Amino acid sequence: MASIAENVRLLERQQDPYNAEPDPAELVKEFVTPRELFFIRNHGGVPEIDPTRYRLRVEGTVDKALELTLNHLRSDFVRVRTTATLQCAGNRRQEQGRMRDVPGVPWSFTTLGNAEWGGVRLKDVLERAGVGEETRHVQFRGLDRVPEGFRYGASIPLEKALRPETLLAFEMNGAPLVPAHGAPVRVVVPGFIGARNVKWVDSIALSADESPNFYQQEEYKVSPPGSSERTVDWSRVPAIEEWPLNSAICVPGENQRLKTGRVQVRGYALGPGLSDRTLSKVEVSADGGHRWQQARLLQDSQPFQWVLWEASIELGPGRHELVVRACDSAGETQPQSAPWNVKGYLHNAWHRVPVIVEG
Ligand SMILES: Nc1nc2c(c(=O)[nH]1)N[C@H]1C(S)=C(S)[C@@H](COP(=O)(O)O)O[C@H]1N2
Ligand SMILES: [Mo]
Repeated sequence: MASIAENVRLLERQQDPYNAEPDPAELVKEFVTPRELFFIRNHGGVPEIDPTRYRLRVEGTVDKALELTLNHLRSDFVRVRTTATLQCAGNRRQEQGRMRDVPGVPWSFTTLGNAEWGGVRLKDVLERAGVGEETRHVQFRGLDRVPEGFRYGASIPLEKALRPETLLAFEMNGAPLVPAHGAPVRVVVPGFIGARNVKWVDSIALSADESPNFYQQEEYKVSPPGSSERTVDWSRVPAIEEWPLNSAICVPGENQRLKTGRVQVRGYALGPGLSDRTLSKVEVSADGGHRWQQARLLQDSQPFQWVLWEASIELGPGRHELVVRACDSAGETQPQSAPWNVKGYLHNAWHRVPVIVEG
């Protein structure tokens, strides 16, 4: 496990399994997140996989089951590249934890990264096997074992599996995937929470049903408002798929001391994980959300990709609360506050950063 942590510039949130996220100011320096700054979220250990013996099985409700080697996967299908943000459902969990205790890794607001993924379209592989008529879901299984002893798994609806952005990736930012991010092959499902982007995938099973795996059936669900760990019936709660509209202030840092005058505020914003939505604007407030000014977006907004933004704000001496909120192309905005849920997922309230300006 030590070898993962040696090659990264991340703040460790859990040692074993290794879970870590970058420093906020470092994260927003570049539109494409360098591999060393890309968060790592593991439920178990990183499996050791011999690439020459690796096989990917495509099975279940298919016309013909496939068993593909890495060479098959690399040479028998059209190679594609796509830039997409990957975000953990637990991003911003610390803010959920301030309302009421939540279990799980205490993630700050940098449990996301934007990478250029290279690989093949999942659709092309599924079509090679022949998608049976009864298929509704595509189930993935990883080669890693979680501490409870079973393998990690998840599924996505067939419709999303057939979309052009959904990949079986073996490259990240133009380099081969590293073990921590799922080498030799991982699933990339742009717009869907990180948990569905299964790493170290060795089995793809088409089915009429969702994956029976714990991570699909119980974990990665938002409990209904008012429920508690003891009262929630997870079998009645849908599995999270797309993430919601979100944004955060990464510079300045929380409780940072600043000089009076113009302050550069920087951060990220991410539209909801839908193919027909982009960001329309990002607004920043210096008075806790009474008056707003528009931030400058540093990229054109594309579906499934974050946008970095900056704003220059005049601040007088004293304590201030900087706030950000984003708005999407359908006119939706982030909520001022977001309800607590049992596992602390999908927090997307206005992000607030207190700062102190010296006179
Ligand atoms: N096999 C496997 N895939 C997995 C996980 C895992 O623990 N095992 N974690 C998931 C979760 S919860 C997230 S947020 C992303 C994180 O991907 P990354 O570590 O490459 O950033 O991987 C997902 N895929
Ligand atoms: Mo996650």
